[in-house]
Amino acid sequence: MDIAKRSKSNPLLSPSDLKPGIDGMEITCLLNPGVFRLHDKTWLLLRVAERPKQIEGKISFPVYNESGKIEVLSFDKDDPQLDASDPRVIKYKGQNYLTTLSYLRLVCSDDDINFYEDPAFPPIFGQGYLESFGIEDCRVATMEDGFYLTFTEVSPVAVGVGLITTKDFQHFDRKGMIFPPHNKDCAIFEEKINGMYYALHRPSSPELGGNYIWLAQSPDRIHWGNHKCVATTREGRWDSARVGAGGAPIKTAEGWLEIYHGANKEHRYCLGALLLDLDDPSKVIARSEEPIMEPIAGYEQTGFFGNVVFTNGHYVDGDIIRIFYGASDEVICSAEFSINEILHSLRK
Ligand code: MAN
Repeated sequence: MDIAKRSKSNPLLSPSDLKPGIDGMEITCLLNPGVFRLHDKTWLLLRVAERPKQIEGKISFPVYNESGKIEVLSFDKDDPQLDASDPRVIKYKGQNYLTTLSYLRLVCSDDDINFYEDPAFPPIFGQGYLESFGIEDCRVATMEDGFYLTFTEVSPVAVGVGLITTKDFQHFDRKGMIFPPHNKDCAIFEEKINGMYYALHRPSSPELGGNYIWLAQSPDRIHWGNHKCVATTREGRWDSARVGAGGAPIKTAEGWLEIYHGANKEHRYCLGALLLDLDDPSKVIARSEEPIMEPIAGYEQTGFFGNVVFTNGHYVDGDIIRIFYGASDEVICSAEFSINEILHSLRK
């Protein structure tokens, strides 16, 4: 059952609301923001996906070349070597490329509805070979000693998880890839448990296993080990093809509550909840049978890639979780959940 209370102002942000960040490009999509509170404002670390204006019969997209400069690659749409059946990814002569280049960009708001940019806060662009196809879907863990940003690094050789730390979102410390390929959807727990740090992550093991949510442990948030699988896909259900963590797990009296995404074979993305043991988060106490949110609004069903609700950021205010989410891989929206209502749905 869909128990999300969508904002009446949805969508909050669309591609035309911002100016492109890369010379000569257009903004194609705004997606899946990381979320944090700072200076009494709500901040979204948007994933902005850009490409050049498309010309008839061609597919053109930017990448970073070896010297870190933007270069546009272009393929003929009718080239028999090209597979362009997915609007997000294309395959040419056995190599996969993304159809857009993503980077991260900050906007803030005093009312959670109207978001604006502050020029003092620079965007975060991909840097180096492992980010040459861009960086995506950043989770922001708000921790005692600063903000921990985990995001997808995409390049010709890998999809993996990168880490950046910052105290002020003006100076950044790039720590490199912390979860090697194929991995994404990494959400760090915002406090230690029995002296150790924990994170959810999503390795893919296509030959044996699948796209499952795993838990890892770390003494320092750089080096991760003691990996355990906490949630697999479920055949024939709404989360049959892939599952992945959303934003940072939320501490409740009953356990760590994680809102996760699940997609089926038709690439329909819904949200569900996982409840993990407070003391040992590798123990799953409960999991949603049915989604707590499904793509049912028009802007969630139609867009760059339709039938998608995808969240990787929220903040908590008492019983309320306010999530920000990407709808149809094109626009940014928000919705509220009651923690009690989610916990109640897990008891059934
Ligand atoms: C993947 C990621 C997300 C995206 C969904 C739906 O999980 O690339 O960024 O929102 O697919 O396309």
